[in-house]
Amino acid sequence: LWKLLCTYLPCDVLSLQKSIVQHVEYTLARRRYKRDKCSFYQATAISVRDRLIERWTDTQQYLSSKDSKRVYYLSLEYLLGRNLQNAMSCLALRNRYAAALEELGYSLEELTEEERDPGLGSGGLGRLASCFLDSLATLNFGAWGYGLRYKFGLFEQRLISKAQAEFPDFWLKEGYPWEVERPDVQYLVRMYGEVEDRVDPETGEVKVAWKGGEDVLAEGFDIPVPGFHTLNTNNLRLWTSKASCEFDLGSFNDGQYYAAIEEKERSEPLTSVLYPCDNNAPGKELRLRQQYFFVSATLQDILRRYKKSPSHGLLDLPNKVAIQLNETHPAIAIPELMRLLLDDENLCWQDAWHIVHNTCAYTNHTVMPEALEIWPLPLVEQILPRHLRIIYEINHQFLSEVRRRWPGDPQRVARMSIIEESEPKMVKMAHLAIIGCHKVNGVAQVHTGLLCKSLFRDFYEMWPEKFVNITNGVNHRRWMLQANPAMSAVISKWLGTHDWVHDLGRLERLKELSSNPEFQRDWQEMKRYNKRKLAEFIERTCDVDVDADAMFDVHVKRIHEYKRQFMNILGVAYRYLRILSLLAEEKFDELRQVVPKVVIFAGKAAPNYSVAKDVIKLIIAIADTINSDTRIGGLLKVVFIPNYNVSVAEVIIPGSDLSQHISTAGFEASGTSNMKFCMNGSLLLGSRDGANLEIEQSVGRANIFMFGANTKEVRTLQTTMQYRKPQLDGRLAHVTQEIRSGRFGPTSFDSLVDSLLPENDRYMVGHDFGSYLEALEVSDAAFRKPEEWTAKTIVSCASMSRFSSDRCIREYAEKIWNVEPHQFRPPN
Ligand code: 26V
Repeated sequence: LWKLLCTYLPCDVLSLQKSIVQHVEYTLARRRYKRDKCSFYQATAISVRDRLIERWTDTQQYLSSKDSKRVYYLSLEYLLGRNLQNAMSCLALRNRYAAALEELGYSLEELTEEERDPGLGSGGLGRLASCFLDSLATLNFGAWGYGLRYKFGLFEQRLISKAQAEFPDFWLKEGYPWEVERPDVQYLVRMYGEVEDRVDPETGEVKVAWKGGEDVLAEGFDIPVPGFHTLNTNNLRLWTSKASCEFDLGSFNDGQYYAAIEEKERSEPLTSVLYPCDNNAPGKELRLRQQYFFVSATLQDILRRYKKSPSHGLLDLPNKVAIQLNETHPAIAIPELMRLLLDDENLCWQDAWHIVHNTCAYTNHTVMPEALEIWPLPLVEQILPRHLRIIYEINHQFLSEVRRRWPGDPQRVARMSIIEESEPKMVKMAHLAIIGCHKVNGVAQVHTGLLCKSLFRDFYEMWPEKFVNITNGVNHRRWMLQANPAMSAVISKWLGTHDWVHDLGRLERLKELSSNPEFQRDWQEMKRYNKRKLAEFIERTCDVDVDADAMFDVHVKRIHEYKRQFMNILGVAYRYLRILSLLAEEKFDELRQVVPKVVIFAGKAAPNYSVAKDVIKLIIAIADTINSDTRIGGLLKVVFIPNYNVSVAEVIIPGSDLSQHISTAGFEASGTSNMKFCMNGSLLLGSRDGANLEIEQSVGRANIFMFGANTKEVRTLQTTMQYRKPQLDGRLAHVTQEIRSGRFGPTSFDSLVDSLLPENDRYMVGHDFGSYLEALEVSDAAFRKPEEWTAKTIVSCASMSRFSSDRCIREYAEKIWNVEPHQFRPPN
């Protein structure tokens, strides 16, 4: 009987149909005859989830029995995207579910659209974390993600009165069928209170006690993370804050019943909202409390699981557990793990430090000064008095070592200290993370180089072996197989196999075919099909009619000055004015040479970032002028697609011809959408920054359009700029003059335009504008030769194996975590 009960759920079409209909009736308690997409989506999701759960519990059981080392990825952000199709393909049940649904009167595609994106992240960092979870599961690592279950995800962006407006994203409105609540997984997290030194009467040792304060309850919600065509199924555990229900009996008896409840309910808002700034640290008390709440619940959970195994002594922790800190957002884990080991487990400092240092590692994702987290010391003291004491001790021991190595160098000591001696004093989280971790990694070669040469130079000099580069990667199964089924079919047809889905290196073989006319025809048809779909999407969301034969030139990412959407729209305005002057001068031969283009923007601006919001306004103003100018015919259209998120990206990326990644060199740590675009047969127009440089090496110089100053030039220019006032490029001067004069609507965008003055131009728009326009011209010329263009897109796509998150995860496993994949097989 036991064996019978242990078999996996049946997966033939009829069984899938039964399970869906049963979930409509018994889980959702809706009439199975009443047809509505939402219920059928949810029931299908739960039916898939059932099949994940059995693999999930088996995996966890197996890992415990083998006592394998586990990886924990700590991230305050995830951008999971939709789950339904991903989970079905992982289980190899996509076709069967599609058939099952077809007979029930639904298409898988329409049900897919019912799923809402959980927007639990703000940009590349959160999406990277999600790609990593997928690759970890697929490559058979026992790895859990930990995060926060924000009640409101990243705001919904709508365009109202030609500007961004923010609306709350209550993604849980219809419930989230992929999660499982764990009321049995709860921890208390304390904040505030005071510390007291106590002398142990027996040993005479001084112990620090943390007393008083407020407790908040953390409860876990689990989301299964399936691997592709493997049984290995990992977990993403997200914490929600709850009122701790242990009532203060005193107030209860005083007749303060309601006051007591109210007091307890105050803890709810802790996980209410995700901070929407990207590359800009908010410095808010609530944010620090979120970070600590997250870290404390996570570490308590990890230690509890670890201690369940009777053979485990705490000193062995680094051999059984690897903790990866995604940015400094969870860096308070360093003193928190120390606290748990010192105060709760009674270890001595040396042992505790050995464990923390060898277990934790830190990934840096930005060098932008405003994104580096520093907390006012009085705030840390107020919320986490015990942690501040530990930080002092870490700093004290560390600085003694610095003084030993560099005697008579007090400046170095001051530079490296965790505490900045400002008014008020500040705690530098990056320093804490570097000191507390055994490895620190950057996310692209040029970025890691900058960490070692400038931002963390002192630390690199002290511990060169601590610093490693691991260039980012993306999950090609989501970004090719799932987002672009048409391209996947062409690739598999011409390779005669699907093996590239497991090993992206297999795409290399496409290079030989890049000029084959029949292959090219399939490839072009595929691109046109994706462009038509994108055109329909644009029609629906922007009410603009675009021609799928035009070049689709795409710039999608968070709106930020350093990402230079401003430079792009200035280039668009220049193109428009040029077309008009060719018309006026009746230069018809030259007009025929103009490549018809649709310029596509999308991305969110942080709600309090007014420059970024002005850039959106300018894009919309210029778009309106151009789109309504009938003189230019179909030669140029501009759209701003609202509410960019993972599922919108899945439509835009496959439909693009050219994509722009034009950050000022030295500012974009890596970029990851650049990789996704290349994988989807779109050519890059890029600055010499982040992963663009490595992509250039892989695809070859002829297949990418690079321009602008490199990091070194930017640095020199920025230091000399104050003395030299270069002339604005004539074309740029013309465009800005037109903007100021009201050519693009009544607003003159003075402050934006003033930011181009050499003394204000921190992001070198003025400097790079000329070479940017030239790169655009080169890309136009290439687009005019369809066969050559197609060959370039095929070669770039075929060159992307380095940029799969599979490669990236293998590097983390080897260089940082020291873990190996496991060999879990199904129970017989
Ligand atoms: C993000 C946030 C988000 C919420 C509130 C506070 C705060 C403070 C700082 C940051 C910066 C995070 C850095 C970041 O997002 N870096 C991006 O990471 C990507 C993945 O490695 C990389 O591709 C991008 O180039 C980099 O900008």
